Amino acid sequence: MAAKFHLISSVTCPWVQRSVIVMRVKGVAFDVTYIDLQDPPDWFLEMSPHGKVPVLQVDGVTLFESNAISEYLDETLEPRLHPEDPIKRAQNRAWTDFLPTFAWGPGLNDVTFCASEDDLPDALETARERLTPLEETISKQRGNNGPYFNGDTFSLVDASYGPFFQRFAISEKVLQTGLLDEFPLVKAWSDALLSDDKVTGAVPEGFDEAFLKNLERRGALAWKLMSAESAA
Ligand SMILES: N[C@@H](CCC(=O)N[C@@H](CS)C(=O)NCC(=O)O)C(=O)O
Repeated sequence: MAAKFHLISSVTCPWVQRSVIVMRVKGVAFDVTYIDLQDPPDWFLEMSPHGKVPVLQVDGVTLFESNAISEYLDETLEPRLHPEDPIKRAQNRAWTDFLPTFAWGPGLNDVTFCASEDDLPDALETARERLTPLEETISKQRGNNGPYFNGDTFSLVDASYGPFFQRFAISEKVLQTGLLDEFPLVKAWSDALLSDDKVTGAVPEGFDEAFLKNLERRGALAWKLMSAESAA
């Protein structure tokens, strides 16, 4: 009998989206409970060791940490998203391990959520430090022509980075830093992920509005620019 999956989620969370992408690609049916991370319920705090989403319950057993969840799903359900070759698989795992550094190390999210024009140059400089090794890696392994990280096969690396590129793209519409233009292979990869329903279709209804609220709550420059644009 197929396992029963129950995802504990928050609408705008990129780490949750990573789990949803993997479940969708694998054709898994799952229930979702959305919680308010500003006021998390007690039952969630009892379930999640660090109070973070995603949590995935599998037949009532609690899994947490989006990378562990992805790996579990990939080990148990077809199609396999990790490469078959052990060296390539280790390299892919290294890049999924790099994701927290890429995102918040500080990293790309510090541009996405940057609070002011003054903070932007430093945020961009750090983001460049994260993007440079990614560009080099894609370049080295680009005997392939994309569109995905490994070539023509969607992988756990794609499921991991896509949500962060998606959020950056929303802020970038108004920030207009041109950051990804400096990294053409990463840009092509990001463009491919953002035109792929496997990635962009993995957010719930109301995502756009909730993400703008998130930008507002964090006092993001992108939100200030959007507000100024709509007031003009
Ligand atoms: N390393 C965690 C990160 C998850 C995470 O940071 N989730 C955020 C929402 S996007 C969260 O639950 N934050 C609540 C908190 O930190 O209290 C993972 O990969 O699952």
